[in-house]
Amino acid sequence: MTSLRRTFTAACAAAALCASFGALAQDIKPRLIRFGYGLNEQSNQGRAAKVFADAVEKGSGGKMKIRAVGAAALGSDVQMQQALMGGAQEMMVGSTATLVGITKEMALWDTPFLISNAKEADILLDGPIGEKIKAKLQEKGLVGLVYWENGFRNLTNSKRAVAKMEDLDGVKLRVMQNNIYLDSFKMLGANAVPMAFSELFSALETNTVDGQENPFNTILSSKFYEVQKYLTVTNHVYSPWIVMVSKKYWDQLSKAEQKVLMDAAKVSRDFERKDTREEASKALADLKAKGMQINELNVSEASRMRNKLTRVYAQIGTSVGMDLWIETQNELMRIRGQGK
Ligand code: TK8
Repeated sequence: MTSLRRTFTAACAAAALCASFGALAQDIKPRLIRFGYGLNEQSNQGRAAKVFADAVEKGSGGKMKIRAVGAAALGSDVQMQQALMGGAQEMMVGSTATLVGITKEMALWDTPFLISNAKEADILLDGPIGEKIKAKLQEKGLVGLVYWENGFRNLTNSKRAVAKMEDLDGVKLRVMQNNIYLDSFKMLGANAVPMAFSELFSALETNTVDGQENPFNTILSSKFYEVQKYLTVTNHVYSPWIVMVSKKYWDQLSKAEQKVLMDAAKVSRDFERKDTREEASKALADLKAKGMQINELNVSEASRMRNKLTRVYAQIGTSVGMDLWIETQNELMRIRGQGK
């Protein structure tokens, strides 16, 4: 072969390779999906976000890629919800409590003492009631995929051990941006202030607020024990997280792509609940070891608080509608009857 011919062949081969690589690169260009969440990477939320990302990558053969962004770097729950509705962000996981302004039926999950254990939570959330509420998001531009467990919420503060309702007097307490939480804690005597979770650590650190309420897992992963001395085991409400997709984005996906996201969301849900429950069962000992002073409410104080909080039930019934409220009570009776 002449040297000219050799060069020519090599150039052809390279060109062919480049051309086919170009086509290939276009084919496998992953759909990049931003998935925002509020807690740290080192949290139950962060761990499950990673499981979700891996499951999407695997399920799509690498064609869809999740960029999970924690610590509210894409915005607070409320800001992300707006971004999803507007189509500026693809996915998120966050509290259902901040969705109540958008879909009033979400208020069901704010009911104090509604759910008393993990089994009830899973059946209610994954069953027809949870599905019905989730479906309501669609008309607002959101697609709910699955519920994750945030968990049973407990009270912390830097002022004093809360052993009775009166101990909450004058305690400036951060609550989620949700009227039921706001009214509930006002009813209990606290000076409740709504605030985004993303601002909470520094608000506690600078004593802008004295206390907050969140599950043990979050108190641990967000290092609230560094700025909160007292923890009262109240378990006042079971709170879910919800994994959502922007409807604008969802509608651009093929059925197969939607299925990849849904299947991965279910994988992440099962992982997340197991992981959260394991962590929660050990977290109290961890928090004690970190120096928190922990107390449980005695039975009569717990029921005093409970009675006070049940007054918000009427407000919730109105918000979610009486049919759904009654359906929920019946479903809980059915689940509880099964256990006997
Ligand atoms: C994290 C929040 C958090 C929630 C809260 O973004 O705001 O207190 O419990 O988990 O969604």
